[in-house]
Amino acid sequence: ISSVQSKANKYKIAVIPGDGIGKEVIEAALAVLDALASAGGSFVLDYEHFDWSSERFKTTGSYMPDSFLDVLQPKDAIFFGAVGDPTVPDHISLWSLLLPIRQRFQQYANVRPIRVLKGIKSPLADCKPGDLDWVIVRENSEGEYAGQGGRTHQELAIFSRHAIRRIFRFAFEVAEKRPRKLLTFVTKSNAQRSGMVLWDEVAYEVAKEYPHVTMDKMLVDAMTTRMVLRPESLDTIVATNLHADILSDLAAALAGSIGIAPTSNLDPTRRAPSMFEPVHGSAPDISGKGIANPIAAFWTAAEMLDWLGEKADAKLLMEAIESVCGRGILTKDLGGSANTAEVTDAVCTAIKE
Ligand code: GGG
Repeated sequence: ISSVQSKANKYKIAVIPGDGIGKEVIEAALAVLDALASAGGSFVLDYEHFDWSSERFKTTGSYMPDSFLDVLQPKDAIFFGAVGDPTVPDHISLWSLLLPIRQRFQQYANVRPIRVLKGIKSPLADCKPGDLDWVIVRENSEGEYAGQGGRTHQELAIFSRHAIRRIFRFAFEVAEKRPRKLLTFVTKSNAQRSGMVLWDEVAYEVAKEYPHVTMDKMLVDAMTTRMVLRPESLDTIVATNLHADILSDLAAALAGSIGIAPTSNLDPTRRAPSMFEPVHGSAPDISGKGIANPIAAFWTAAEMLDWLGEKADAKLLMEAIESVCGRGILTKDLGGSANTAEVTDAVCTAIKE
């Protein structure tokens, strides 16, 4: 064992399960990561668990300590569950935990890959395997989530040339590495005549640096219909903080369920730790019942391993997930009858096969 461990790459991971089903799916994902590590994985994860959550807020008055940046900075990654509690206004919970981490660490690229996994049925009637295989790149540092303004001085969206340029460069680089080399940028510059016009302007400027990528432009409203009616015409998508948040929920539903979709909040400069979380929230309606779909957390764990450089293990985990889905071991949101523990056990077994 010691010779295996001495060859393994060690990573310090901050685990923040948060609220509701976040706690259930993160526990399930840690079991799957343990199975992967003990099945010959080339990594060792050194976890530190944090109780930062709505429960903590209700007992101590804060979601996390003021020193959260110093506490998290030495970590290689942050593995996050969900935030949201029926007794706390959503803007308080979101702005007390998730958004400060994303913004203060400048995790400016929120990456949401989505595709129809083996064994999962898209609600789109004629959707063949491979027709829906997208990466949504969400600007994660400003835009409609800038947190500026207020009720007397209207809520402001902030778009800076610097942040637009860096998210477009990131999105072009994602698109360039994918076979179709196609980037669709989403806008609403017909109605939002300041920030969104700058967004378009910078898109065309950055496009000149990537002559091998084909770029097209879609108004966000028309984009929703294109996603439903012509999913095969899309590949990599870049959009603002709010637009991409909405479009990625639609994308997840079209790929079967919000219960499968992963997110990476990346600081591409790697100066700060990046944060990995399922797209879904805390789902208080099903929390505590043991029926949450853990696939989003598993896929998120695979994205985290990939970012850490453990590409072979990330691939193995995705194969195990698809083998389990392919055998019809699915939770209720996907039309199955398995619970969280059954899906988790099946993925752990598939890893060892
Ligand atoms: N697992 C992510 C989570 O808890 N999300 C809650 C949420 O409302 N997020 C909004 C956002 O990502 O902008």
